[in-house]
Parts: sequence; C-alpha cells; structure tokens
Amino acid sequence: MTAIPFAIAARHKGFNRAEIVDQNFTEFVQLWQGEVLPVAPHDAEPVLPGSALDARGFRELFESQLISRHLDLMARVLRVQNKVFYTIGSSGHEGNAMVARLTRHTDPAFLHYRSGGFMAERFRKLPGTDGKPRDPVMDSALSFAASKDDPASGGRHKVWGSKPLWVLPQTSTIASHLPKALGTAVAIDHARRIGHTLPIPHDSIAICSFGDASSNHATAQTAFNAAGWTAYQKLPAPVLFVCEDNGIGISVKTPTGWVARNYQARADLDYFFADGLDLATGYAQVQRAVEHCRRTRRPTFLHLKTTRVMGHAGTDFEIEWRSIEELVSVESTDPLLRSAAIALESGLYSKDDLLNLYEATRKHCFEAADEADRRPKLERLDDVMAPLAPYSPAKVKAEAERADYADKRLAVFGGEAKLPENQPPRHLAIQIGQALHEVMAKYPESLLFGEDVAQKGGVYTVTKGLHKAFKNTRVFNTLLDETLILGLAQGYANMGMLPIPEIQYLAYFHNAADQIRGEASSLQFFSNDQFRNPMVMRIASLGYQKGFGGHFHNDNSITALRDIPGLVVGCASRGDDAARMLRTMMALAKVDGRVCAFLEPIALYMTKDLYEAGDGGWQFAYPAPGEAMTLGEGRVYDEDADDLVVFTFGNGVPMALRAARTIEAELKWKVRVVDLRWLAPLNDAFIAAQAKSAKRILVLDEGRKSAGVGEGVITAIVEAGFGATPLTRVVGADTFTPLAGAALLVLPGEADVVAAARALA
Ligand SMILES: Cc1ncc(C[n+]2csc(CCOP(=O)(O)OP(=O)(O)O)c2C)c(N)n1
Ligand SMILES: [Mg+2]
Repeated sequence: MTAIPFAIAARHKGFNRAEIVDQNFTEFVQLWQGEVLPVAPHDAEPVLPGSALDARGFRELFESQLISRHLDLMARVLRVQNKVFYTIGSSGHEGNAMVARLTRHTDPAFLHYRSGGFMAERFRKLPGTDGKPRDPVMDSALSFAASKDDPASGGRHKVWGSKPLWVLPQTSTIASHLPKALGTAVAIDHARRIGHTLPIPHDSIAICSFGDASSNHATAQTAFNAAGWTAYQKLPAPVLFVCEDNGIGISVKTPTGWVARNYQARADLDYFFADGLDLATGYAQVQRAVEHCRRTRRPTFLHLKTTRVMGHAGTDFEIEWRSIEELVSVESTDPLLRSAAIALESGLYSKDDLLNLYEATRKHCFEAADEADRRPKLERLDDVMAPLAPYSPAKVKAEAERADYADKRLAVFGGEAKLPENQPPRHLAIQIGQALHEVMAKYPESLLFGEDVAQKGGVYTVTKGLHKAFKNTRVFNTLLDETLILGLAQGYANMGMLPIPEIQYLAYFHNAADQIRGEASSLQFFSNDQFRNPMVMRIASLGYQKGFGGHFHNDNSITALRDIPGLVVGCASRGDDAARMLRTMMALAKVDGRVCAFLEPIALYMTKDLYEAGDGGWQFAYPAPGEAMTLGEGRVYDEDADDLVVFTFGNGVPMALRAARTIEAELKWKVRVVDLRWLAPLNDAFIAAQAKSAKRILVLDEGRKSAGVGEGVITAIVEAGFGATPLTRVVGADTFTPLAGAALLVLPGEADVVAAARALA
C-alpha cells in the first residue's frame, strides 16, 4: 500500500470518533497534494498503472464504499434520535466490496456484520425490474430502522440479507455461519451426484466472511477442519472463507501475524492474502482467491486485511480504553482515504467532484433513513411471529399422506411381500428403519447422514440397509463433529435438498445446539420466511437403557430442544407412530420449511413386549402409506377411562400402561394413558380436552424436574382452568444420570407411578 500523507487526525482528540473519521475524509481530500496522472484512464483501463482494477470498476467500488460509510455515519447520528436501532458498522472493512464485485450474485453469501461494502456492491449485480441498479441504501435504511418494510428481515433484525442476491441473513453468534457455508459449498457439488437441480449455477461457490477474533472460535474450527477433511479426500468444497482481519475483536487484540501464521500453511485450506485497504492492489489478490476457489472447488481462505475505525459499535467509546496515539494511527489507515487518494491520483475525480459525491451520498443515506423512519414498524405480535413457524395444516396433511410413489417404494423394499405393511407387527427400531427407507424413496432429494449411519447402520442398527439401498451418495458417514453435521444439514437444505441428519445421542445434540437454536430454527424468522432450511434431525434419546449406562447415553434433558422457538419436537414411543410421525415431519419440512427434531427413545428400540416377556405387546402393524399423524395429535389409550388420566410420552407410555394395570387392580380406577407424542409445540387444547374429563391427573415425565415436559403439561392444564383437579407429577430428579442400577433412583419408575396414584387416592 502506498503511504498516505496524513497528519490530520492527530489534531483531533474528540470523543466522537465517527465525527472525526468523517472530518478526516473531507480534510484529507482538501489537503491532498499528490501527483495526478497526465491522462485519466478510460473505463476499461487500469485505474492506476499496473492495477488489475479498471477505472469503471474503481468508480463503482468506491461508490459502494462511500454508501457503506455513510450508512454507518447516518446510523450513529440517528441512533440517538431513536430512528436507528443498530450501530455495528462496516467502517474500515469497505474493501470487502471487492469480494462482491469478483463473485456472482448467485454465489450464496453468509456475511460478517461488517459487510456494508459487500452488499452495496452486490446490489449492482442484479438490476431491479426497471433495469436500473437497485438501491442498497433504502434497503439498508429500512433494516436499520427496524421497519416492517425491511426487505431482508421484515423489521426483525438488522441483518445483511437478500433473497434475490443470495445473501442468507446471519444473526450475531460469532462463527456460527461457517459450518453451514461449508455445507452449502459441499451441497453445490453433491447435488449433481444425486441428480438434484440446484437453484443456482452448478459452478457456484459459497462465500463466508467473519472477523479475525472469530476465526479462533470452535465453530469456525469445525468448518476449517471439515473443509480440509473434505478436500483431503478430493471431494469438492468450493467455499471461500473471507477472514476480515482488523486486528481486534471488540477490545482484544489479535496477536500480530496470528491469522497468517495459523492459516497460511494448513493442508487442504488454500491461503491467499489480499490488502483490503487498497482497491488498486487488493483487487488482483482477491481475484486470485476467488478464481482459485471457483476453478479448483477447494476450500479457500482469503485473509483480507482491514481496519476498524469508529469502534466496535456506536456504544464503544474507544477513547476511554485506548490511547489517542493508537486511535489516530488506526484512523490514518482508513481505506476510504486510500480510495480517495486513488480517485484523485488517477485523475478520475477532481477534489470538488469527490467532495460532492461524498456529500451527495450522505444526503442520500439521511433521506432514506427519514423515509424509513416513516414506514410502518412491526406492531402486532402476530406479525412478529408470522415467519417463525409457518404451518399449513391442509397442505402438510396432503403431503404426509401422499402415496403416489408406490413403484419406488416397491423397488426399495424389494417386492410386494416385503412391504412393511405386509409384515407381522414389529418393534420400534425396525419400523423407524422401514419408515426411513420409505421417506427416502418418496423424496429423491433427501439425504441421511451422521456418525456411523452408513455401512454399520448406526449404533443401534436403525439405519441398517439404507446405505445399500440408497448408496453412498444419499446415505453417508460424516466426520465426528455434531456442529458440522448440523451445519451440513443447513447447507443441503439451502440448496433445496431434504436432509435427515442423525445425532448419535441426545447429550451430543447439546454439543452443537447452537446450530439449531441460533441458526437453523432462526432462519425463517430473520429472513421473513424468504429462506428456509427444512430438515428432520433424528436423535437417539432418553434413559432406561439396559446395556449402555451412564448419563451421556441416557440423557433426558428435553428442555434444550423445547426452548428453541419454532422447532418441532416429536417423540414416538412405538414403531407405527414413528412411521406416521416421520411422514408428517418430512411433510412439515417439505411444505413449510420446518426444522424438526425426531426423538427416538433408545430403550424402546428393541422393546417387543408390554406386560410379560413374550407377549409381543409393544410390536405394532406398520401403517399403510397414506396414514400420517397430525402435528400435535396425541394417542389416547382407553379414551373412556376417567378416574385417572396419565399424561406422558416416550418410555413413560409403556410404563404408564403397565402401572395402569396395577392401579386398576388395586384402586379399582379406570386409567386413561395419554401419549403426547409431540413435545414442542405442546398441544395445549388437546391437553385441556383430556384434562377436562379427568377426575385425577398424573403427569409422568422422564425428563428432569426443572427441565422436562411436565411443567408445560401442568401449565396447560392450569391455564385451561382445571388446576383444581387432584394432580401429581412423577418426574426425573434434577441430576445427571448415574451408571447401572442407580439410574433407576433418578428416573421415574413404574412403582413411583403406582405410589403417586395411591397418594392421590
Ligand atoms: C459466540 C459469540 N461470542 C461472543 C460474541 C460477542 N461478540 C460480538 S463481536 C465480538 C468480537 C468479534 O471480533 P472479530 O471476529 O475480530 O470481528 P470484528 O468485530 O473485529 O470485525 C464478540 C466477542 C458473539 N457475538 N458471539
Ligand atoms: Mg476483528
């Protein structure tokens, strides 16, 4: 980078660094005294001798940078007037506009929050309906103002996002978008192998930007590692990781040279450096990285040098914690000053032209902000929540019951006699496996993956046979990283496929919960339902395992799932219900883009009997195609019994049925057992209807006392006005589950249910 003759900032010791950065630009231009090229370059000529960037490209990039800068300045001013609600800016990072210019608007982008330059530039790639370039300023202003008219999130968050421009909005969890960016890249090339038509060109790449501090995050490491793991096996992973290195994360400095040291020599992560502070030199460097990624389909790490002026956010008064000398020195590296120097030196702009453009851009941003301030806000809860969990019951039902793929089904099962509905009643593990064969036959765009799911057929053999039936392209083992598995699922979903990721145990979902909580489940909400990442996540779950004890293989904390807005959580206690539920979950994913969690009670996988050994009471006939289960629909055993109504799910269902026999014999009560089946959202109306006719209520919850499902059930009962009904709860203790027989001290047992009923009597 050529040195900028600059000593202006030293004169300013003000508190408001945004004002100073703003003045710096003007004064820098006014005082600039460099040499001007004798003849200004034409559009297609290098902006400065030897630059890969042409004059026209420079002009546009510079305008994009100015738009980004003035959006930041505007936000700082209007925040105090309560017209803008977000002040994390892009100042110092505007060079990321080069990445936008050198990629396509159809390359899916997952962006760092400092992407104002990138967005302004990407807007040029797709003219509006009138053929003119779209206006990034108004879109951004609406987003800053949290207006309902914000085209990205509908006023729900300030996000960089755009449906037509393939920018999938990110929320604010550092690095959590990297796994899905990699997943999207993998999906782009994987699509061809399963004959899936992509929504974007087949040679697209996925772009993902983040900060230097963020590159240290475990979730970032997940993505880098998995990208390398993929490339090492010569599988395509065309992801462009753009590390925007400003040398700091809020107030913590990244050790000088760390990013280069850490990434320049990683096998299978191809490192490129670019000067993001200087358009004239940085352009060729960014170009090399982009072209490499697109051509080789290899994971590419672009280390983009940036700086950060105006603090982390509007609330970060750097002057309180950094020396003025340091601040001034950082401000002197402002890339807009360098761009101004290029503009003047090339002769493309006179000083007046430049200052006029600067002020005109400011005016444009303020006018847009004023207009945005007049636009409607989200004023009704219904509007806020509308995109969170869309549900079209009739369409979902029709899709779940759709059985027009009989030929494919027949082929997968290997003939009429082998169809599951023509088999004798079977247990849960078998019927989940059959249902998975069925839905994979039904949805050619579905993929099943996770740890050990392929040849071995999963730890509990539930997925046995699927690998053989659908081959490695659709059923495959991943590397051992739950964060990656769920990131991959989002990536496939982004590309229009229907992923069925498996998490080996519920405890290991917790390992990667952010991918569902912060990312997958929030996408519809933060994109105003413009983007969807449908999936059906299967999780081997819950306690009571005989052969394999201890907490982590018997984890009963369902709350971590129930707590996620928008997520559908279901738990089938028997094979036929599992098949019906899977059909519905696939339909929910397909029709409404929903993210679903399918909990499989491990202890019931192989359970065949209900009351006595050999009675076969927990095996059921496989439901014919065309039968599905409505979201929220429970199963009621002995509808007419009303002396005691037991609400339960999962392992609790056969337990309650057994206990009911003892209770009936001992207390002469007729006992109704209600299997909730759907744990989130709970069907409050159904629970109330069951409670209405109950003389006594028992809630049997194998989750934990303070973090289970029972609290929700009791709340529904009380809120429906049945709180006066004698009621008791049998629930797991608030502890981790120990090994061996001691586990049964912690988890509810049949005897506890009987004892609780006696206490009610
Ligand atoms: C998982 C997570 N932890 C902490 C934060 C709070 N936080 C927001 S930005 C930030 C620093 C990020 O620094 P860097 O990645 O260098 O990006 P920069 O802001 O410098 O562009 C932190 C700690 C967060 N958003 N997410
Ligand atoms: Mg940083």
